[in-house]
Amino acid sequence: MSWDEALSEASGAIAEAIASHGPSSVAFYLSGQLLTEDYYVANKLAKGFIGTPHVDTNSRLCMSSAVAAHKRAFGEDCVPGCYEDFELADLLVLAGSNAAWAHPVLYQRMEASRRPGRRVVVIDPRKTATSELADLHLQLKPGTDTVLFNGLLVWLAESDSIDRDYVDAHCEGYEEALRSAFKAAPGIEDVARQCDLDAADVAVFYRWFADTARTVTGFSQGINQSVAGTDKCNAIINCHLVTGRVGKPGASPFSLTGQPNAMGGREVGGLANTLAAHLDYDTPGARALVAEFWGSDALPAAPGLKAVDLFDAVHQGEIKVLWIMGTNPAVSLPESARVRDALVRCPTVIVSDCMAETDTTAFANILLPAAGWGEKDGTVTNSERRISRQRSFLPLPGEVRPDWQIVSAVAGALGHGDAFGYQQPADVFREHAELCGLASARAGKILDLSGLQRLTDQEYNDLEPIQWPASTRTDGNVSCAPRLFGDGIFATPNGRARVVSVETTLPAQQTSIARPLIVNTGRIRDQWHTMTRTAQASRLFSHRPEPFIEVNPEDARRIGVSEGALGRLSGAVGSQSYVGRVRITPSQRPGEVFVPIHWNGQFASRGVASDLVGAITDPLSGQPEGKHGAGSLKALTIRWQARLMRRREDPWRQEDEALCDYWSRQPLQHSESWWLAGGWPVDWQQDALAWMGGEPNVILADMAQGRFRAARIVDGQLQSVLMVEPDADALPDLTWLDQCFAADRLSREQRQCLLAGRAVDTEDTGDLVCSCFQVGEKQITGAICDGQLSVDELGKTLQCGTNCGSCIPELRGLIEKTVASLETAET
Ligand SMILES: Nc1nc2c(c(=O)[nH]1)N[C@H]1C(S)=C(S)[C@@H](COP(=O)(O)OP(=O)(O)OC[C@H]3O[C@@H](n4cnc5c(=O)[nH]c(N)nc54)[C@H](O)[C@@H]3O)O[C@H]1N2
Ligand SMILES: Nc1nc2c(c(=O)[nH]1)N[C@H]1C(S)=C(S)[C@@H](COP(=O)(O)OP(=O)(O)OC[C@H]3O[C@@H](n4cnc5c(=O)[nH]c(N)nc54)[C@H](O)[C@@H]3O)O[C@H]1N2
Ligand SMILES: [Mo]
Repeated sequence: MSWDEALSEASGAIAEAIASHGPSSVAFYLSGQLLTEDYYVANKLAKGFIGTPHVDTNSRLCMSSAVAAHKRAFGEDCVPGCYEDFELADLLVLAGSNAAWAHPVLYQRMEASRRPGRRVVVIDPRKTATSELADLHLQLKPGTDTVLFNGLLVWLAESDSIDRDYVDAHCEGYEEALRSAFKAAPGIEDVARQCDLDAADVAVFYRWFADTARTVTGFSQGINQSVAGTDKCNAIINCHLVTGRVGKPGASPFSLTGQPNAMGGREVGGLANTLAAHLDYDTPGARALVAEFWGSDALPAAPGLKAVDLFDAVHQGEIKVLWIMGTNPAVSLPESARVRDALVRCPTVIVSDCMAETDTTAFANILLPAAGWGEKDGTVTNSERRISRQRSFLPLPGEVRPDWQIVSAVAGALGHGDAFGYQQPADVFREHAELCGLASARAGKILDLSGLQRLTDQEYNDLEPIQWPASTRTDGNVSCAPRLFGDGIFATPNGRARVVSVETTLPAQQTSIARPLIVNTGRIRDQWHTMTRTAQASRLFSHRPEPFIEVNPEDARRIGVSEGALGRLSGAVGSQSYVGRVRITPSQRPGEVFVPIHWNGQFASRGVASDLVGAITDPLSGQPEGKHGAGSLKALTIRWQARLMRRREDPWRQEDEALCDYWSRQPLQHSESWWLAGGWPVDWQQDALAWMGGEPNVILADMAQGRFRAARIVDGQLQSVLMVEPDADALPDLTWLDQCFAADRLSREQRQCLLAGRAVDTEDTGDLVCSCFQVGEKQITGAICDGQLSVDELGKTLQCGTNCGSCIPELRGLIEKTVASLETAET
C-alpha cells in the first residue's frame, strides 16, 4: 500500500487502542541500532504524546546491567573512562568479553599497545581469540564472577592495598561491602574452589591487580547477561573504587557497549525505567521539566515494562499495538517460541526494518520500509561517550524512509504535528541537546549537551566526533571530557560513590541429570546478531558456514558425537531444540557447550540459540540470563546428507522442509545453497524432483555408495544441483559451483566438471581465515612454511589481516601452531 495508507493504518490502530484500552495498551520496542535522532523522536512520541510508559529496547538484553550498576555506584549511567585507557593501562583485565571478535578495532589498539610489563588477564569460561592476548586466562566456572571479584576486594583489604584516603573522602558503603564480600569469598582457596580455578592463578591475578595502579577492567556480555549481572558489574567497580582507580588515565572500570548506538539510546531515555535525557521518573522535578519542554500533559506517572515483561504483557493480551523498530525479538529474546506466540496474539504488530524478510517481520501486520545505516543521517554515541555523525553514503532506495521521519509522520497523523515538525535530523539533535542541557542545569545530570544545542545545520553536518559532557565554556568554545569522576566527585546526591554490597547469586538455570550441560551463547567473528544483513555478504559465511555446537572432547566422547556430525541440543524450555554441527574443541570446559546467537528461521531449520535459554532476568536490571541455559546433547540420527543449490530467485518453500530433518541455508553470490540431512530413506530419483524444481537432466548415481548427484539445466542455464554425498569433503568446490550459476550458458568444461568433483583448475585453499581478502588456512600455512613468520609478512604477501584485522589473532595462532609442528618434525 502507499505510505499514506500505511501511516493512516498505523495511526488508526494506535488511536483506537488509546480510545478503547488507554495509552498503556500501546508499546514500543526499540533498538541500539537506531540513530539518536530516531530514538529521541520515538521516545518522545511514546512517552510524551501517546502517554505510554511501555517503551523498552534491545539494550535491555545488552547493557542494562551495566546501566543499573553505574547508577548504583556513580549515581548516573556514565562510563568513566575512554578508549585511550586501554592503551595506557599496565594491567588490562577483560571480563566476559571476546573483544577480538566483538570489538575488533578497539582490540587492535590493545594488541598494538603490547609492551614489556603490560599484562593482560582474560576472565572467560572459554578459550577465545581474545584469550590469546592473555598473560593469564582465568577459565572460571560460568556465573561465578561475583565470587572472584568479592574475593579480590577481601584480598585487597587484607593485603593493605586499599586507598584509604580515597575511600574516606569519596566513597560510602565500603565496610558493609567488605563484610558481604568476606561472607561470599573469604579467601583465595575458597574463591578457587567456587570458581573452579587454580588457587595459584587467582593469587597471581589478585597480586597483579593490587600492584598495578594503571588497571583497566573492560567488561561485556559475560558479565551483563546474568541474573547477577548488575552485581557482577558492581563487584568489578567496587575493586576500582577502593583502589581509587576510576576515571584516571589508564585506570578505570569500562563497560564495553555492544551496538553502534546503545549509548545514544540510553541518553534519550529509550529504556523503560527512564524518562529522557538521563532523567528517571523519580528524579525530583523530572516529569514537570520534560512535560514543559515537550509541551505535553500526557507523560506517564511511573516506569513501564522491561523487555521480557513487556512481551509477557503482549502474550497476555494487555498490549494491543506493538511497534518494533530496528530489532528482531523473535530471535534475540529468550524463550523465542513464547515471543513468537505473543506476536501472533497481538492485534496489531507494526515493524520498521530495513530488511523485508526476518523472523519478526513475518509477524508484522504493518511492515514499514526503514532506511539502513548507510542510507540515513544522524548521530551515534559509542562506549566512551563519543558522539559521531553518521552520514549517509547511499541514496534512499525506492520509497524507504528514515525512522525519525516515519515516527514523525505517525505523530502528525495522530494530531501532534506541531511537536514533530522536524525537517531534518539536525532539528531533532538540537532539541535533544537542549533537553540534556536543561536536565544537567536543573537536575545536575552529567550528560550535558548544551554546548551542541545551537549548532547550525552546517556545524552539525561537519561535527567532529566529540565526547560528552559537552557544554559551552566561558570563551564560547565547547568543552568535552575524555574522563569522568577523576576528581572523586560523583553524581550521587552527596557526591560520594557507593561501594555496593554484593552477595553470591548463582545462575538460575541450573543443570540437572536430564540437562547436564551449561549452554553458553555468544558471537562469532563474521556475523552480526540475527544476520539479517551480514548473511547477504556470502563471503562472511566462509568462516562458520553453519550453525554449530562447540563441545569439549570428553563430553563428545561420553555422548557419542563426532566432529562434523549434526547434534541436537535440547533446552529446558518447552520442547525447543537447536540443531548444529558438532565442533569438538578443548576451548570449552567439560560440561559446557557454546552456540552462536546468529542463526534463525531464515537460515536454518533449528538454529535459534534463544530457544535454549529461559526468560529469567536480573531482578535489578531486567537483563536476561542469556549466557547460562541448561541443555542436553545427542547426535542427530541421520541417514543421508546433501547439498542443494538453486538459483537466487528460487526461494526455500514450506514444502521443501517436509523432506528433511535439517537444513541450513547459505546465500552465495549467484545462487542459494542448502545443507540438508534426513533420518529416513529417500528415493532420490523421485524425491529429488521437488527440491530441484523439476526433472534433472544430468544424473550420476551410485546408490550402493550412498552417492547421488544431479543437475537441472534449462536452455543451457544451470537451475539446480543436488548432491548426496557421504563424505562432504568430496563435494565440488562451492565457489566454483556458484560460478556455474552465473553463466547464461554453461561452458563445456563446466558441464563436464559439474558432477564429477572438484573442478580441475580450482585450488583448495582450506578453511577461510581472512574474509576480507578470502585467504584460506592452507595458503597461510604454506606461506608460514616458506618462512613468513609474522602477521606483517603474511599481510604483505597474501593481504590477510590487512583490512578489518579481526583475523589477526587466528593468524598469530596459525603461526604458532605451524612453527611448533615444524619444530616437532625436525626433532
Ligand atoms: N562480530 C560481531 N561483533 C559484535 C556483535 C556481533 O553480533 N558480531 N555484536 C555487538 C554487540 S550488540 C555486543 S553486546 C557485543 C558483545 O561482545 P562480547 O560480550 O565480547 O561477546 P559475547 O560473545 O556475547 O560474550 C563474551 C564472552 O562472555 C563469555 N562468558 C559467558 N559466560 C560467562 C561468565 O559467566 N563469566 C565470564 N567472565 N564470561 C562469560 C563467553 O564465553 C564469551 O566469550 O559485541 C558487539 N560486536
Ligand atoms: N541468548 C542470547 N541472546 C542474546 C544475546 C546473547 O549473547 N545471547 N545478545 C543480546 C544482545 S547483546 C543484543 S544487542 C541483541 C541483538 O538482537 P537484535 O536487535 O534482535 O538483533 P539484530 O539482528 O541486530 O536486529 C536488528 C534488526 O533491525 C534491522 N535494522 C538495522 N538497521 C536498522 C535501521 O536503521 N532501522 C530499522 N528500522 N531497522 C534496522 C535489521 O535488519 C534487523 O532486523 O540480542 C540479544 N540476545
Ligand atoms: Mo548487544
